[in-house]
Amino acid sequence: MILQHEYRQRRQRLVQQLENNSVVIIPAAREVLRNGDAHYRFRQNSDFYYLTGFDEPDAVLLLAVDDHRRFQYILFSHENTQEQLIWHGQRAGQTQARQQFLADEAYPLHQLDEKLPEILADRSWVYLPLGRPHDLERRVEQTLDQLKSEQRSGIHAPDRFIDIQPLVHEMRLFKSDSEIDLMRQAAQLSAKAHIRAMQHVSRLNYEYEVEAELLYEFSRQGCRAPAYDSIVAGGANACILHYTRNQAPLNKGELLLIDAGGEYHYYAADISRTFPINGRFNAEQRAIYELVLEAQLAGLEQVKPGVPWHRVQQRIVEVITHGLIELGILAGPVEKSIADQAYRSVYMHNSGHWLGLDVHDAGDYKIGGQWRPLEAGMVLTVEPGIYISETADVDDKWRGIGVRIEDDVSVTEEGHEILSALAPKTVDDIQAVMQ
Ligand SMILES: [Mn+2]
Repeated sequence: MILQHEYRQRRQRLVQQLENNSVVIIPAAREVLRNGDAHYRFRQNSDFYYLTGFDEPDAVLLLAVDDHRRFQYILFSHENTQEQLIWHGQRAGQTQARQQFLADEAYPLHQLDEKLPEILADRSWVYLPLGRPHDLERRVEQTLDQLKSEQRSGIHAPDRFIDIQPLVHEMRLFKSDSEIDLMRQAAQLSAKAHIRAMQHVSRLNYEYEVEAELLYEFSRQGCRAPAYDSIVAGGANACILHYTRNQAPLNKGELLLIDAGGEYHYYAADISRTFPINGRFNAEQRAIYELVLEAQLAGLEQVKPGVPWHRVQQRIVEVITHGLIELGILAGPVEKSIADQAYRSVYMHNSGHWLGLDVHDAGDYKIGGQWRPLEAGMVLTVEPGIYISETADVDDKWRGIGVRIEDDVSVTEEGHEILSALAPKTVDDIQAVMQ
């Protein structure tokens, strides 16, 4: 649970980085039509949510900063009408926007066009999300037109526009204790869903039945939606990296790769586990699995403050290349094989990504062209894999084996914490859970 006090601190910290005499404008997400007049499930824009904790569509956040970097938090949002109450239930409305969400000023949405010129007049800088097409851009432009036409009466229209996203994204990269708490809960409840899948797979016949077990376990624990479409990939389907069709029959004797995580209070978990559908690894499956696990543990070992982001991937590549040469899947020697990136035929992605409000979370990976060092408060995934397709140029016995092991890791002062540690990943632990 994140208290309103923390959202207010975030707004204060953001404003400290801005120019005096400026305005921040960030729109909430809108409802998106799915088909006909039915909408997709609403999901608030992550930047907007990060600064407000406000989860209604169409709202607009404004921070009006004066010459002394004092600011007013102004929130435009839906008002509570009788019609609204009957069809959709209670909205926060303007009273709650002030009392619960700590807005200094709150107005109904229909007053935006009227108020925007007042708020923008005589400001120098406007910070808003650029490169993300939104109705609001047009309204800001119209407001500027209007202000310029009033220049003769002494009004100055802002003339410097800056993308607000990099500033917010850099803040989002560093998680507070309360954010880590939510992410730990998201990872734990998602780990339980993976355990459930392992325990129920023996009586299931199709990938989508396994997906149903995951969704059941997410929902049952108060996690209303997955953080992304679940991947439930039997056998060679695991070699399709973004496989979400999840409709194939499950074949005993094959592996099942699940990449699934819940979204809990807006925070994502992202966990991958791979296990044998019949509960026992055969020799080839086990050899590949143990190699991916060794690579993942080697990658995890690197996660601590001061280690450059790319070092995790380098360690994974070293372990995978070494192991694949030992198994006779790649040709040696190791150094040449790494230099030639031979591993890319079976390990074609990176070690992971930032994790937070978005599953592929905000934040730069490089600063000034250099891979940035890990710092306490960052949360990332470590997710090596090996994917040997059915047409791969290797001994037949390896074909159709796809394995990924992915954990969610927070960087701590001392090293790291594996938030998703509850999900079993050694061969023995997996086989024990599946018995
Ligand atoms: Mn991931």
